[in-house]
Order: sequence, then C-alpha cells, then structure tokens
Amino acid sequence: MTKALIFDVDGTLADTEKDGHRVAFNMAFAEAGLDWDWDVALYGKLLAVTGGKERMAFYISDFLDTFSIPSDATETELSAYIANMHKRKTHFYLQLLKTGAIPLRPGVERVLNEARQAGLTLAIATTTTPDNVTWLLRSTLGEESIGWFDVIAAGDIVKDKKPAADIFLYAMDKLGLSAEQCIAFEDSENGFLSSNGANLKTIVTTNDYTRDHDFSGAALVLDQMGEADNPAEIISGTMSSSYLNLDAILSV
Ligand code: XBP
Ligand code: MG
Repeated sequence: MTKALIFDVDGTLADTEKDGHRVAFNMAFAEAGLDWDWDVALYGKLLAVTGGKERMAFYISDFLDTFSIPSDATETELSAYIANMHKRKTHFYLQLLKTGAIPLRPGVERVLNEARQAGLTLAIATTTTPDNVTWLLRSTLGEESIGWFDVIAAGDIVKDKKPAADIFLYAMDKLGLSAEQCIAFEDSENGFLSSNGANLKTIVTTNDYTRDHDFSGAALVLDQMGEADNPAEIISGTMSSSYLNLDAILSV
C-alpha cells in the first residue's frame, strides 16, 4: 500500500533548468571574468551530467580544448575552484528564486495538497543543493511548506548522484519505507534511472529538455501533471482523468 510520494525537484516540481540554473551559471561565469556562455542548446547537452559542480567539470573536460584557472582566482586547485564557482552560482540562483521568477509546474501544488489531505507522507530526492530546495518551496508555497516533507534528500548527501539510485535509497531509508510503499516523480532519464534503480514505481512529467528521453518502464509518462482546465498529455501509460490527481497516482 502506498504510504509516501517522493518528488524530484528540478524539472518536476518546477521548470528550473533553462531559465533558472542555466542563467545562474552564466551569472557566476561573468562575475568570474570567464567567457563561458551556456546557451539553451549547450546547457541541454550539459544536463547529461547531474550536479552543478560535476556539470562544470564535465564542461571543462569535454567542451573546452584547454582551461587554466585565472591567475586572480582565490583557488588554485581545480576542484576547489569549481566548488567556489558553484557557491556563487547558487547565490545567483537563490536570488532568482527569491524574486519569484520560478513558479511551480501546473498541478504540483494541487497534487501535494491532495496527498497531504489523504495522509500520505511527502519526501524529496534531488541532486540539487539543499538551499535551492528550501528556497523554491519558500518562494512558491511559503515557509511552512518546508515542513510538509518528512525527508528532503538533496545534493551531496549521497556520494553518487543520479542516475545512481543512492538519493532515492537514502530517502526511503530515512522514511523507513520500502520501494513498494512509495511512488517516485521524475522528469529526466537520469532521474528515472535513479528511481527505477531503487525499484520505485515512477510517474514522469517531461519538459522541453527531456521530452525525447527514454522512460521505458515508467508507470506513467505525462507532459505535465496538469489541471482540469489545462489537461495533461499522456505520453505512455494510462490515466482515467485528464490531469494527474491522487486517484490516478494511486492507480499506477
Ligand atoms: C537537477 C540537477 C541539479 C541542477 C543544478 O537535479 O542535476 O544539478 O541542475 O543544481 P534534480 P546544483 O533533477 O535531481 O532535482 O547546481 O545545485 O547541482
Ligand atoms: Mg529533475
């Protein structure tokens, strides 16, 4: 019997990547005097790697011919330099969140409230930085919404990030629940590989970056959770209603 819903954050709760994280990365690069510009298309390629620090290391190794740490940088060792840059990126991302620039996706608030009213436990399993989660919740649902989640498993709390199953296994361990008692919500192939690797039934809501990803084996794939006046498109699986509601979730 389902006792908990475990939500991914970026791309699932909110469409944060294209106009949020990507913009924040570019703001940090500009502040550091780097001529790096992650446009929408390039960022879509870089999203193959989860984790902002890992994504920057991926960019340096796979997309730059050469890279030398700028002489005026405070850090001389590459991982420390990347970590420092990531702190500044997170600073700029939180600024964007605090302006209310990034809303929740359609249906997310309604699904969270339906689940709460039905007595289900809520949790988060995300690769992003913990502050990014609390500030997304604070800026969209208010301070008390942070308390709606029994577990917020985020970022570096696990060694291996998505697509490894670690973050979902960690969340279930902290919940004290088995995979059979939980349903996961994801938006990307890396995320689905992670939740599926943890043997979790998974409901996927795609976005512009992940529409063509492989979600074979997902319980249900939609283009969004949707609302009565903004129906979801069913990409795979079956759903009796025109938008994702608790009945549909518990029927997968
Ligand atoms: C998505 C990610 C994160 C964000 C950037 O996480 O891979 O790395 O792109 O956030 P998820 P950070 O879909 O699991 O929520 O820079 O804080 O990593
Ligand atoms: Mg995601």
